[in-house]
Amino acid sequence: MNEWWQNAVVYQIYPLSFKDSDGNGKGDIPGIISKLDYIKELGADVIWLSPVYASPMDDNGYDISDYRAINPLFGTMDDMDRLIAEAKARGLKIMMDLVINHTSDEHEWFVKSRDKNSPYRDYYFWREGKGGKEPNNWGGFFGGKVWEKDERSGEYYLHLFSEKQPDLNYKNPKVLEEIENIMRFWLDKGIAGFRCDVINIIWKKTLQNGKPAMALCGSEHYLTNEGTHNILHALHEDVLKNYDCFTVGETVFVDTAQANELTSAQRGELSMVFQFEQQNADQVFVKWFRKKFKPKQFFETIAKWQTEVPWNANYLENHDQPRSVSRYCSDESYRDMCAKMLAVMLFTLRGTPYIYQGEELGMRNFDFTLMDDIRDVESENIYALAKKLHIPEGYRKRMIREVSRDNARTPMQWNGRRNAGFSEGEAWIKVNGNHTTINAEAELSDENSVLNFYKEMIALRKTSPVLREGSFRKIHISNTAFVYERELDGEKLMVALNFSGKTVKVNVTGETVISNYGGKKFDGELKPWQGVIIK
Ligand code: ISL
Repeated sequence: MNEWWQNAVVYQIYPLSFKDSDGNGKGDIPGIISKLDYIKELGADVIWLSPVYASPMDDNGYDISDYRAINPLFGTMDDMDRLIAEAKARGLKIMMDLVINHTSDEHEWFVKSRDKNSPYRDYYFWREGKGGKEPNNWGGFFGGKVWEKDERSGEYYLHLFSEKQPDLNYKNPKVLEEIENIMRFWLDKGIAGFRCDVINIIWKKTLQNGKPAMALCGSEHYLTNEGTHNILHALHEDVLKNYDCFTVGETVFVDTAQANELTSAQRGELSMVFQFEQQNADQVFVKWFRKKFKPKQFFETIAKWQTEVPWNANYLENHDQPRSVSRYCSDESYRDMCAKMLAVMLFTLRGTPYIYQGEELGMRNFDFTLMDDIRDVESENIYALAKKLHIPEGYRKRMIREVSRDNARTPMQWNGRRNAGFSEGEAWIKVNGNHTTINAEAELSDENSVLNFYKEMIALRKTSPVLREGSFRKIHISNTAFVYERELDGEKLMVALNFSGKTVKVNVTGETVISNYGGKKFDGELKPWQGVIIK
């Protein structure tokens, strides 16, 4: 039998871009509360809230300066308590983002740690330089260096992300204790669990030089090691197991064997993980040098994870990834069909499905024209680095256009009017021009919209034990088609997907349970971007 969180559908909110209630152009918690009915009607059960904690917003809240306070931009602790209560009243649960690999450099611990004699010094990695240079040769996630020199002590601190995100040192047991108390603080407020940010990089085994590599030099010293397992086990034993909650780990560069270790019930660490291997179908290790999307590789990867990992966290989008319709379907005229076909996949894979705000509308990538429209710290860093490397401007811009995290961060499109109904003021990032046609209001009243198809898919999943609990079996994979079977106690459903604008023949026929093209019978011919469930 499934656990409740295995039956749940999760909806991710990126608070800055969801709904602004006070006209300052930035989304906030009262805005979220005003849209709870929308989320409930969609059929979601859990809201994953990207960070709302106090933060200077260097990385939009993934740089936390106080884990027990709410960012005034988003509201107050009263607003947060109200959000949890209002959600509960509708049968919705809230999952928080737990960002504990690093804090903000404005967190009290870090501010104090700048003093060499402070007990907080050892909360972070402070090291002397080597021969006038940085302590080691590691490379950062946002491109560029990972060490920053502090004039006060003359020493450097480690930051795998921006220089305003210093890494915490888990070799200091005090750090673990602090984090555990923070987790209890939130769980006691009634939240349903945590999405654990870059959780498989928290243990730095050594700070020795890394082997020179294309990217992420030094990562062999911190990716998914025994130290991480020990910390996760401690969090589970000391805190998580005492609550009715679940966790999803954001685990970069894990393989299926590692995922199984991280989620094994015997070990007691995480409930499930987000894998990144599926992204490799169109991104090489250095995601900025994007390849053409290869559906076959994408299907093989998904099928491998479905087969080898008992329970997956299935997703196509989040606040770091381009929009799925833009990424997987290049033809604008098939946007609707493509978004619906992707929904067929998302809700028929084995695992917990995660929807990212706007995905249910089929929102597309950011239509920016100028680099000045870009807000993301990662995009800015990479653009500057590429310029330094003399990469031509046209190519640089293309990199940003295709891969930038801002693609997913434009405001949620609520209606076709000013600012897409997101804000009365000036939005912090441009609203996509296509909001006049792609928006929640229009889609709610259109029977055939992407949004209504999402509702149908979620409702189907809710009433179908085989979709929630059944096994997964790969049936057929080609350069365009993906066919698989779900089975439970002899009951079988077949899913067939076409990732192309051409008609494709597959070797299955039968009665249609649901299809983005409608119809009662499936004769084995997939129409362009068709997604179909067959009985
Ligand atoms: O964007 C990425 C993958 O396409 C990564 O480089 C990303 O930064 C990485 O997956 C970690 O992401 C998480 O931690 C970051 C934060 O900026 C991201 O928004 C968050 O999801 C640092 O906290």
